[in-house]
Amino acid sequence: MYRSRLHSLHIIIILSILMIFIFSGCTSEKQEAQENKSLKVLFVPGVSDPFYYTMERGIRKKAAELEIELTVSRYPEVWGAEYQIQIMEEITRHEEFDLVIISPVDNEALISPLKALYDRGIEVVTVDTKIGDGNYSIPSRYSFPLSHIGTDNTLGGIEIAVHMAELTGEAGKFYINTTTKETSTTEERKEGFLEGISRFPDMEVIRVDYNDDLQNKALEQTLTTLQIEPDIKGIFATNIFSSQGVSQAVSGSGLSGTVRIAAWDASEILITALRHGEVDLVLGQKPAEIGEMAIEWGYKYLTDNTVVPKKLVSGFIFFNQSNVNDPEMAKYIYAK
Ligand code: T6T
Repeated sequence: MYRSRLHSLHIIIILSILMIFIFSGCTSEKQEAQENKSLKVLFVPGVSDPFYYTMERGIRKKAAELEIELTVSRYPEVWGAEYQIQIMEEITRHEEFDLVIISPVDNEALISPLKALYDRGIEVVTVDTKIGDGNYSIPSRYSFPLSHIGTDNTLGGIEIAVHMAELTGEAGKFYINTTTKETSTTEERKEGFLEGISRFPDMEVIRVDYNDDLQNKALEQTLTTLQIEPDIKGIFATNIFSSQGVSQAVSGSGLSGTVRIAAWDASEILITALRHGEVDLVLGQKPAEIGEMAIEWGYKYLTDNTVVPKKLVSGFIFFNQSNVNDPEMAKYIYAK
């Protein structure tokens, strides 16, 4: 009797050990499967322009290094929330992603479509432009993104005002040509410029135009402004299409060198214009670096639960007449 009880006890013990072994085997297999499953990331750019092409390069490079499965959405042809939301929803309707990297072109309109993705378990990182006021560290209806990564646009605007002061003897009337009121980046650039100009008592911004990120509109608006205000000393254009439109208008009117232009964004066209003296200053952002950072931090969070800073700032540099042909500066010119 005792022997047979001892025998069944042995069987129970052996079975339990086997169960533990089999179970732990399953768990580690499952963990391994999860680790081996490549992360799926979607990049949704703001619009078809060299700034975002360069950002895409950075994203592709880092994603390849980290063996991430990357999808780059169709580029919106026009700057506007409706186009971007439609493109994003088309892709995410039937496909799951671990992370969406996006430049929301409208700080309000993109909040709920992105929140819907977040509620489905998709993490969000905003690059370049933000949602809400971009402060994701205080709980709010738009604080769900993991992080915002981009340029310090206010600082850039302030520094441009100081350069403009140097170019124009710290006096005169100035004009700003920019994109839309809902675009966080260009609004911050404009505000920074206004703040910078306010430090110089004899400098005054007399007009601001919104061009909807359309080069032709920027061109037309600048021509009109030059007619109404013929004594304008300088123009600050807040991004690629604004700057290219402004530069066309000023050079087409034979006013290059008389009306100074500070251009934001180092597209090849603007760098060529600087070489030809049609533009006086170009601020170059670091879009590839922004893209690389977005992938890297997203990866760290998703694979290792690393705490991601809610705000990450990338730098900027200035091209001017004296450094534009320096070979060291070539790497800051945006891709085509
Ligand atoms: O200036 C960049 C970007 O930073 C901005 O948010 C929108 O315009 C650009 O893409 C340049 O055209």
